[in-house]
Amino acid sequence: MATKKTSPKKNATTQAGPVKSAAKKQAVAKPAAKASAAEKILVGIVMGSTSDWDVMKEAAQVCREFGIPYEARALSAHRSPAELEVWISEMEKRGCQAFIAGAGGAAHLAGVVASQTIIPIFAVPMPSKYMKGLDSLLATVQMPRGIPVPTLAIGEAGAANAALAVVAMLALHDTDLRKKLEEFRSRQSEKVREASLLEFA
Ligand code: AIR
Repeated sequence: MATKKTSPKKNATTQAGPVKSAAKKQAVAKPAAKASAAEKILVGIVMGSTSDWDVMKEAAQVCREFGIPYEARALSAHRSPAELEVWISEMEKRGCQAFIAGAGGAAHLAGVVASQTIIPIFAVPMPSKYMKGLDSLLATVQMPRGIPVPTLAIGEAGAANAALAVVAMLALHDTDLRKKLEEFRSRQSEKVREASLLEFA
């Protein structure tokens, strides 16, 4: 974990390796850190606004659970396109293997990231105030042929599943990760087997 309070990037949070729980809490509660350029980051999580973090932190949580180094940033395809472009190329240099992008409304972020890199990207449509995320979903998923943006469900489940899809992809070439993912699935099945329906009067 590399948290530098002096970092000028106020909306970045990074987990570059196993961290102690107090430091973990700080990374989420006070997202103000960026790993040094030397640190390898496997997953880039990006969202159109800090207001998306509550949903997108579900993706970061999964990465943390599986011990996958990630960096999360709030960067908008519309409001800060130049910074977004710079960040994508920084992430490429740091060994990023997958991006996860979430945006709401006229949600072009994932498509714009996909247009600038051949690293796989998974998209998460954000719930929105007036259209409940249907606008975000359609803006994200209806990509032109040639620039694919695999799109997950709207909201928290989509964010967690985007990270799980990345885990599955990385696990193809990482036996430890594959074992962790299989264990995760077994625990999940066990919970369903153990669950019972409540009695009714
Ligand atoms: N957004 C930001 N730039 C482009 C888009 N589409 C999205 C954000 C967020 C929504 O606009 O991803 O879901 C509202 O952002 P804010 O900052 O007004 O809360």
